[in-house]
Amino acid sequence: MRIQQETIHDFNDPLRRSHAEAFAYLKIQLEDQGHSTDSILTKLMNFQVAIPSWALGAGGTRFGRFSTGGEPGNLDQKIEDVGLLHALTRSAGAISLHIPWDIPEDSASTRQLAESFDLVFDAVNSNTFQDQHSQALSYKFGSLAHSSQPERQQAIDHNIEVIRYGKELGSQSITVWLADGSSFPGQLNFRKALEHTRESLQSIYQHLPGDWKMYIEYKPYEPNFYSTVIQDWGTSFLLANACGPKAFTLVDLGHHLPNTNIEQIVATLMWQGKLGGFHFNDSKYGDDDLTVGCIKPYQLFLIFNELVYGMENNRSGNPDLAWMIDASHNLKDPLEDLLQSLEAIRLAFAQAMIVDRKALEGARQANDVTMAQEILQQAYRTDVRPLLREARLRSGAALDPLQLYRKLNVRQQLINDRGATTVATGL
Ligand code: PSV
Ligand code: MN
Repeated sequence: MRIQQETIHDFNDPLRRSHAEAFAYLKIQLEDQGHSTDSILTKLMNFQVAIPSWALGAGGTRFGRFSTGGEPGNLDQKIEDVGLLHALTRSAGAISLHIPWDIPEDSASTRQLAESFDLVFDAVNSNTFQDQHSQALSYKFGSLAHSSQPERQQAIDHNIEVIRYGKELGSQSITVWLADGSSFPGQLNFRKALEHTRESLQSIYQHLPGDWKMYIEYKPYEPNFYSTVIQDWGTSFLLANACGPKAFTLVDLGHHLPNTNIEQIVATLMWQGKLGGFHFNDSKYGDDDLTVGCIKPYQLFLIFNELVYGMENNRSGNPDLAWMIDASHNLKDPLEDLLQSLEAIRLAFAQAMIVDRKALEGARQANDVTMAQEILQQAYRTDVRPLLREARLRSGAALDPLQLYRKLNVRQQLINDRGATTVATGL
């Protein structure tokens, strides 16, 4: 299914007048505070977030899945789904693939299909947390950190293969997440496991094309419950440094123990020029993979506050960041869920751009704690939705993507085309 430009235009028409009024009001407010709405809008229009191929079906639980119907049954259909999101929002211009869930049969035609939706391929992800039918050795006791060399080599070879697929598709980065760890005290020699991981990552790094990046994701627990080899940002940072200048830490918002100060991690990594990118999601307890911003929108804003500061004060030469969603669950229509996540990410970004940074630094210098908090909350409590709508209008997207999605009955059309029981690959 493809959404035509005319459909979007016709949908927007009756909404234009009230949007114009709301936007004009916000524009005056922001310009009085010294912001250039045009420059904020340009940044918003350029801001693209990659959609993970594994979030297009119902998932996110190990206790059974309830299909939403019309789930994409193959890679082409996944690309079509991301194409729908991009047509509605013009802000989801990339797809992130997981190998071997998404092996392209014919890379040239897969690439062409993506191009026809104006999509590029973001990071490719390797998978050594599951055994595949065809593989010789098992990852039950680890992959890149495995105590025995042949298993490690198999996992290294898999990552090299993922890079090859990525090259064919025009991707320029690989994300490595390891489930390696232990569930029982005594099971693992921590130090050897780390040493093996470092060596394995270094071997993969040697196969990284010159213009590629490697992102190393961390996670404190799950599927292992006693120790995880790459458990936190510090371990990832250490490994990225051991690999070289093209290796970076990737922050998945769900991969922290409760109440971790993620914004501080972001500031530290950017200061070191080693922040690679994000997997956005939200959580209450653990790696819940819930819709971005549904539980802790203020935390998301505080993270973006550090990101915007880091991007504006980039003395360490931190490269452009990879923005990706990594959320999926069992209850909502996955496409509606992703529309909500996209909106939450952009809201936080827009709010962070309107923080009065000069005044904030002044308050900090003066140790005016009250005012520092006021300045942040002034931005956070501003309704910036008209900015997001204006950015969409200017880039040819729907003023209200979710409303148009429902109006077009997209899910029903997908069910009609693909059937009610298709199940997309993923967890
Ligand atoms: C692991 O929990 C993770 O966050 C990694 O990014 C994986 O690639 C993804 O989820 C798999 O669902
Ligand atoms: Mn992730």
